[in-house]
Amino acid sequence: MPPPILASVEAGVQTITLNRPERLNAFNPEMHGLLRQALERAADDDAVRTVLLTGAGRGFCAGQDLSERDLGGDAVIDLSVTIETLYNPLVRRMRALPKPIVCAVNGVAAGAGANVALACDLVLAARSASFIQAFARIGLVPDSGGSWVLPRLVGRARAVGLALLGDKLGAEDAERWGLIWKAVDDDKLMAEAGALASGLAAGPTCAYGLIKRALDDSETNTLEAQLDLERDLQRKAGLTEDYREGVAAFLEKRKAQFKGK
Ligand code: T3D
Repeated sequence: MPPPILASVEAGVQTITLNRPERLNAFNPEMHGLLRQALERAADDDAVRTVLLTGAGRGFCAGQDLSERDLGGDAVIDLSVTIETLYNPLVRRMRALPKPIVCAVNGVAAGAGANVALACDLVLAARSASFIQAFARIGLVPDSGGSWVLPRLVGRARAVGLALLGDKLGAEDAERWGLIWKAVDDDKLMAEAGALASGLAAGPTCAYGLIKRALDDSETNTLEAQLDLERDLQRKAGLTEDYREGVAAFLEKRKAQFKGK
């Protein structure tokens, strides 16, 4: 069997491909484990300055592999265990990663698959791709951060509609609603996502990490607390080599050569 996650690093971009195309890249424990490993590498390895996440085949990810949830007979399963041990750590790892994550949604993103895509920083989707909060269709509630991120991205009215109805939202509507960054032509998706990831990999990595933190913390901070945080983060950013290079390049009227340090 081919590995359920493919990962490689080139020119600062770690490309991670969900690779169970026959199941629309639905999650099983092995895929969770390998994805986690790849993201730990992204966190620890200075050679990785941006992550590009995508799926193999015609889907991005169909969420939990439901064939592992055959509840024949009177079997009872405590789903909080997989949420606590697999999905929640995954989303926490992604949000806390101090490097940008670009997502190239190549096809349907359903259930936890949709919300893992939305946990990325810049989400591009092929025009033929779609997002489905499939949970209520099978009697579940949005997980992997969906109930948190949806109302913040699209507002409560649309979040309620998506979560209760479980309807398919096409990529162009997802862009129009503010759920994702951009819908792009199918045949241009990987080139455009790759160019975006490469550009970010040549950028000021520390500043990007601090920007992610500032935006995430703003969700719960007061303005007062956020102003304090901005002061502290700006202090850190101002101590980086990349800041010195950015200012020097501006003054010398040349393109900055950021090293991610
Ligand atoms: O359980 C826990 O640990 C709790 C955590 C839950 C997190 C969750 O993600 S819950 C939500 C789980 N996901 C879903 O409910 C989505 C199920 N899939 C679908 O509704 C549809 O497949 C799609 C709308 C995503 C795509 O439809 P379509 O018509 O394009 O494709 P298809 O024919 O349904 O699927 C193609 C194959 O992939 C098919 O296999 P086959 O018949 O060719 O052998 C199908 O069974 C398989 N597949 C698709 N999704 C899953 C799956 N197999 C296992 N698990 C899946 N989630």
